[in-house]
Amino acid sequence: MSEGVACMWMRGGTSKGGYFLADDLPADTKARDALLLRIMGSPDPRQIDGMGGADPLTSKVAVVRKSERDGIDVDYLFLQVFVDQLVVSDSQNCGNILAGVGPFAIERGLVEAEDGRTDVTVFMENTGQVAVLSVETPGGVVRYDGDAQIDGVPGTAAPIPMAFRDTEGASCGALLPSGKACDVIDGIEVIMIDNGMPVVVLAASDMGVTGYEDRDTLDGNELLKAKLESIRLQAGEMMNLGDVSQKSVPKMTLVAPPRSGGSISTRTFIPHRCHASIGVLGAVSVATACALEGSPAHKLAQLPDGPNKTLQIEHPTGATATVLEFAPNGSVVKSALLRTARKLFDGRVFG
Ligand code: NQM
Repeated sequence: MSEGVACMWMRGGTSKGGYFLADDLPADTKARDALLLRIMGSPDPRQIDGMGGADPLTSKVAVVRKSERDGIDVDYLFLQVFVDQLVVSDSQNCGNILAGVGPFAIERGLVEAEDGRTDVTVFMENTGQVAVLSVETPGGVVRYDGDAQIDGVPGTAAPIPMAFRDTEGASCGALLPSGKACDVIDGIEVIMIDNGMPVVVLAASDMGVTGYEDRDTLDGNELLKAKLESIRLQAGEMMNLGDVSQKSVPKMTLVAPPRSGGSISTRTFIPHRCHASIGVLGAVSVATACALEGSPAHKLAQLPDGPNKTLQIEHPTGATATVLEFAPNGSVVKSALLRTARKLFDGRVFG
């Protein structure tokens, strides 16, 4: 594609990537993925020949189209472009990149902006879930600057509240695909859970670490990573995800008692590198695991009182506040989080 492809580069939450209109990309999946690998500069640990930032969190793509579904504004497909493998995966969703989908859809004219705030209802194609984003649009124009701060991003920006519903079992078919809040794999107690993101949650202390180490220390711990991968490959089968050796799910979250007044401390592998913070739907799944009696997360969590709970999920760069709304039977019916986004570049990118 020597003439390039129309693209907007955005920070969405604590991630960054390219946002494309579906019609601007090749319809053929193989051709599309080959183009995206070229654009990102993959496979290469430094992604020196492309736009990717040599980190899974900055090697992401949103493909957006106007929706034909009732009550939905846009359809969003998330693609993870692997940094050092020839892989483009649609096996997971991304709630951080989702934050930029609202502003992008308005900027590209897929959604008509109102004066003040514009709600954008998004169908997330990867998992078939719906999210509602509220974007500030004074005078019908997207506003990016503002006072909202999210941990993991310096400075402040306009708030983008995001609400999710019916996220249980989106990828695995059930909130607890094994039917239990606690299973044992390789002698370690785990909870395998999917409340929007398939995650295996386990106590850091059971894996020989504190769970308070920084990202680089954990990334350098080859023994820990080998033990996590052994558990992950077995959990993938048990979570109805099949052979996950080439997939970016399930994520692996090590938990420890909270240290900064939050509900739980986390270190998440996504799945082979430690996350700088925690994913959005990842945080929803971990928060839900904390609320489930008998799970390894519940044993370590400090839960707030009250029927609907705001859990502060501590991570390496702060905490992510996750609001869970429960039905009378104890299941989570709705979750919400605050994100921000920033438009960085709008133009043509070359593959
Ligand atoms: O869990 C990274 C991120 C994510 C995913 C990852 C995410 C989510 O922080 O919804 O946002 O887990 O690969 O961007």
